[in-house]
Amino acid sequence: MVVLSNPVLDHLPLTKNQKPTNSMSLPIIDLSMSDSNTMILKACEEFGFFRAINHGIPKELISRLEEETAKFFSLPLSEKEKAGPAKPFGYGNRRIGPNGDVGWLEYLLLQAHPQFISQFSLHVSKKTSSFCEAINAYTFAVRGLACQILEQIAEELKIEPRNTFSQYLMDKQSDSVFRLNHYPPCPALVDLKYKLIGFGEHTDPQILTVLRSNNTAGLEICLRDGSWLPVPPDPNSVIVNVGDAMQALTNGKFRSVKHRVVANSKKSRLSMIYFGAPSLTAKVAPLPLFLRGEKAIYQTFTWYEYKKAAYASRLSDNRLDLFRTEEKEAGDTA
Ligand code: GA4
Repeated sequence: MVVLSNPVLDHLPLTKNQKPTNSMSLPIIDLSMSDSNTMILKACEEFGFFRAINHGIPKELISRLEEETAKFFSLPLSEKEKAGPAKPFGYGNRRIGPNGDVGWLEYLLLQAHPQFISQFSLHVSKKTSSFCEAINAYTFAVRGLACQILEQIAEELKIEPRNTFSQYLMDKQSDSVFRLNHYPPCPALVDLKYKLIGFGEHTDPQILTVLRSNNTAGLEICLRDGSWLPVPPDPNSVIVNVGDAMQALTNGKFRSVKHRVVANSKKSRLSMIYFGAPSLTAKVAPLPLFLRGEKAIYQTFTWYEYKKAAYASRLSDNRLDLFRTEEKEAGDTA
């Protein structure tokens, strides 16, 4: 247990500031290239993560949302708190989820649903309507990108219909969420042997996640050997990752991988993250294609059941293991 004399950092999780031991880097996929289907499939199976360039989300939408987000987080706390406390939706500060997890960040968590986003504007000041418009425009575009990637995957796997995965996100009742995170700089970190955790290690429960951040580093991905790979920032690309529901749909062929965010001592990190999910009543089960000659390693569950289990868990817990068909064998890291 590390004890710090700085009261600002009290009760926040820390991790040793070790030099990366692994020389691996994140796959970079140019979505405008004809081989991108194959590359996406490979990255989802081997890595669970990739960086997408030429992703097609208009720059203006991104910069408009980034400006509005920065404006929102610079409001006085009392104004921001009008949109909270996040239970789970709305403005949140340091507390993550309902079970005692904390991090060095403030955030807005919203249902990625235009109706919900405009209702959210009623709770905060009238000045935020342009903010809601920017969120709506961006979430519409990023959902399009997520669906395109899911359709490329279906095409590469020769799964019919092509919208086998994307239909979950296009469903009017889809439980997709959108998150805006602000990790303030933490000057107290300079010279410390420890890094402050902005958002603790976890896997994403949903099908597919699309993350875009400003030019500040922080994201780290857990590699198979347990080491952490820092992901350099690049505001022109997006990071795409497989979620637990996709790991279940593919019977473990795609990997939902743990990741975390560490705080920066000098710069603010702003990220906008879309989590594409099924509707609460949708059933999630390994698809027949992945069961040829293989047993289903996950039970069939509704998204409601999975979400309920997720909100009963701590951030770093392995939620998917609760839905395995048989006891996990030692060393099995599917
Ligand atoms: C992790 C991914 C998304 O940010 C999120 C998070 C959610 C929350 O912040 O409310 C959870 C977390 C996330 C997984 C376990 C539960 C739920 C906090 C928590 C302890 C919005 C999501 O869907 O799951």
